[in-house]
Amino acid sequence: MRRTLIAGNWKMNGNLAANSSLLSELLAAPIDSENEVLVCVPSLYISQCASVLAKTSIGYGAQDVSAHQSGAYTGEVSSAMLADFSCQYVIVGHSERRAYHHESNDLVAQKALQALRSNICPIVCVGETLEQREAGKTNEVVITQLRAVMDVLDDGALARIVVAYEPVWAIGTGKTATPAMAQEVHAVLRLTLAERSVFASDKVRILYGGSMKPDNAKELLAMPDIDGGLIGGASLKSGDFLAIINAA
Ligand code: 3PY
Repeated sequence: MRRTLIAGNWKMNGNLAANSSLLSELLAAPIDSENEVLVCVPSLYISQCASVLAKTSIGYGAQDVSAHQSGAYTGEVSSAMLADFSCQYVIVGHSERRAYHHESNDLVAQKALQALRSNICPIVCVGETLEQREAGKTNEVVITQLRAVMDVLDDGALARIVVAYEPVWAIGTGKTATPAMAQEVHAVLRLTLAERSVFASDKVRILYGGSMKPDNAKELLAMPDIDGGLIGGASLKSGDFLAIINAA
């Protein structure tokens, strides 16, 4: 049994006061402890989360990490620094980073590896553009993205990652993959993991991301290979985020 994971991706939003209200509203609500809940916040606010969320049922994570251990990499944040603030997760390879920061599959793989070295679980994002979907290349694209990460991990490490399928055409557009469309890709991703390790494919949670909202969460989360969600805009409003958590 894989524990459902609902992870918020705040992207580059928030400030000390707004975060504090949002987190208090989430903490005040009853959350079913069968599911895991997490917020992925801008790195500067990790320390705020470390103090507000310590010893609560809500976890926190970062949105990116350096592929390097330490050194002359101005502006980067290392996995050891995230671990210093007891960060449990980090998103790697979000399509916004792949597009705007030209992150390659190999770089994303190195980031995932580096996170695991600091005992932080990487949430590895994969997903196709509209053009790739229309050209019938969805499976090829997501398999290539996932295999790049699989290639640098041993079976034990592979079983510790989380994968997020986020069709690029569904991010920030309000468009969502239908549950059947999402399930089809999730099943392909699980099969890809199973080709390397059945143990890992059973353990790894595959989240759906891309305009998951209160009104479509239940149907998406009911699919057999959808183990949770990576939630963008809706994670910034406590009511919407809680509705998604409660739909799980
Ligand atoms: C979205 O839902 O828009 C996301 O990008 C989640 O990561």
